[in-house]
Amino acid sequence: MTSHPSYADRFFRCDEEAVIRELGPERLMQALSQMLLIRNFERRAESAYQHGQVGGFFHSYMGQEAIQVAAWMAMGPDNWWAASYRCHALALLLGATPKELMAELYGRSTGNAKGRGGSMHFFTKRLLGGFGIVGGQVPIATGAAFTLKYLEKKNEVAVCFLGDGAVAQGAFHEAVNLASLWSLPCLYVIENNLWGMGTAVERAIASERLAEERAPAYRMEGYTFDGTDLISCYAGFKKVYHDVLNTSRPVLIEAIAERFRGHSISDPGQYRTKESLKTAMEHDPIEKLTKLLYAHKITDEATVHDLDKAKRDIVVEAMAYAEESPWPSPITLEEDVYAP
Ligand SMILES: Cc1ncc(C[n+]2csc(CCOP(=O)(O)OP(=O)(O)O)c2C)c(N)n1
Repeated sequence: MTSHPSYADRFFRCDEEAVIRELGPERLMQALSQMLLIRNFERRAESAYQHGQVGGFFHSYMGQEAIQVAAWMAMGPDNWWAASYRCHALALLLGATPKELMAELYGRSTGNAKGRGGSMHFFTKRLLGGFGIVGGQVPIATGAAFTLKYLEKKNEVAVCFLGDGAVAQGAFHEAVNLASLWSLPCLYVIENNLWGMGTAVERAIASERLAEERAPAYRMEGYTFDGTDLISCYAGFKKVYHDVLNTSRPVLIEAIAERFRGHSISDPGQYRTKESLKTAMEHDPIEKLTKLLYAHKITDEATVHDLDKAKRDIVVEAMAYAEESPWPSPITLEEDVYAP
């Protein structure tokens, strides 16, 4: 629950009015538009799954939208990005179309990975992939940061999203240690959604502040963001991004936002009470942003309603496209298989 005072007192703070002025109405509406696209994509894809159209795993990003939208807005797409299996939002932000992503979920040949990867393995030109092994993306993103340094590309960084459960992985420590030792331009963003499958974070991880307590051990800076608040996340990412560009030092960030759904679609979430879920949903990042935009007279309810509907239409169209798309031919089964 992001309302819990023990979280609120650790959040990165910004001058909200100054950030609103800096972003301006157009970019604020762009942020809302992306968040609504992600929410609608997740909601419809979930219903397609429940109707038997989608197979395999499916991990929803609902509740966490402000984090990756803010990171994308603060840093722009032209960096190297890596994510866990919870990768639908990042793929949308980095240019994959709703049609190709939906077709991938449906297992069709027009899909993002020709129907071979499914929900956990989206990619784009700049997204190195969603990874099914917990923490698997951390060494990959660190390698991307190493490449940037090796090639002396000083205008790009690597951004690695991982879950709270991944910080207990050996690969996390090995990668972060080397990133610090070699001064690699990497932002490690721990998305603390309070749960690793059905295990509460405090029952799995020895630190209370996942980034701030661990960063000093690697001689890095550590920050905690309110992952339900687009404005402060944006300000935080922007500051950290410029720090990393200027110093080439890696940074650890914890962004806290409780997930709204079960770990995956097959998880009924019986380990949390209805009341605690309700409290989490009172911190809906989309509602928080819309309220702010109303208060600043940047938009109104009718406009947001229309925008939401427009996003829903895009996703419904993507579902029809997926349904009409052909299945992959079995003859192609051995294509694109890397066998050294
Ligand atoms: C190395 C490894 N161990 C265990 C699993 C099984 N597993 C899949 S997701 C998950 C929980 C990870 O939680 P977290 O890192 O907090 O990410 P979240 O799902 O909350 O985004 C586990 C244990 C796995 N995929 N890989």
